Amino acid sequence: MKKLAVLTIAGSDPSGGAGLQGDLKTFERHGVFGMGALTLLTVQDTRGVQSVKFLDPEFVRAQIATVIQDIPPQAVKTGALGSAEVIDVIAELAKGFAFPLVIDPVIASTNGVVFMDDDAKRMLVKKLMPHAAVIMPNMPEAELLSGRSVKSHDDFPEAARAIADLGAKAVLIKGGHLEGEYSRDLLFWQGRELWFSSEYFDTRHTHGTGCTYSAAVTVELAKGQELAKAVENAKAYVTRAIRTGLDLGQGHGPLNHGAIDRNSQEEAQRIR
Ligand code: PXL
Repeated sequence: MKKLAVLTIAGSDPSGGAGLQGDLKTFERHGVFGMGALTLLTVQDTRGVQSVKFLDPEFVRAQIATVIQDIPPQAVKTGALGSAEVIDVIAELAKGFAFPLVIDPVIASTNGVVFMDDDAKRMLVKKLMPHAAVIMPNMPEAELLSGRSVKSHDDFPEAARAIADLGAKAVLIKGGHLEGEYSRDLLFWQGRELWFSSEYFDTRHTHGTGCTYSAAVTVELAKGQELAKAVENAKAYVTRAIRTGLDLGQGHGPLNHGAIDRNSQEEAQRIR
């Protein structure tokens, strides 16, 4: 039996909600074959990241080069990458990618542990970002990438344009940090501004939201969806996963990667 294959290049979250572990659960949930190349290791639980260890760039390069020549993926995503040197080797490999690349520019953990220093950020923008089909910053990441203040939805279009001007083909700024009735994200793509809106849930259990969202966009692109539809479907999935988030651990519990769409006939049959 043939299956679509996707690859995440990301850090390890041993608590299982975010990072490479969260990505693989998202891939599995969408029925594609997930592969994972590790860039960094963390010690963390639902309360936060305690420490981080970056992997050697050559070791990261070898993981990626080895798996993609054996099982060519239909799409790839990057998460937490660590050093400028690691980003450099991924950018070199990305020149040869014949499939879409999704970048989740993970700069720091929610509790402030740094995954990308200033050199790494510069390398990401200059060398890796031009290869991406889309880059998906949250509001603090959009501020750092654009050099502009991003405090409200009104700030999204200018910041997205500024990031596009740096060489991104498409920019999705995620508004999940703003509380309100709706969670609103802006996709700036082909000169257009497209807004995506979903119900906002006031919940603590959101660990892994960014990773899961970008993993779901990656799957949709692997399936051949055009970008706007990919974002729409991925956001619907993440919203379901947040709505049914898991009360696990003593901090921010993980969202529910296994969330199903009860309106979908196909999914209802699969779980019966
Ligand atoms: O959610 C961002 C993220 C990505 N990857 C790893 C993480 C985190 C947040 O803590 O630990 C490995």
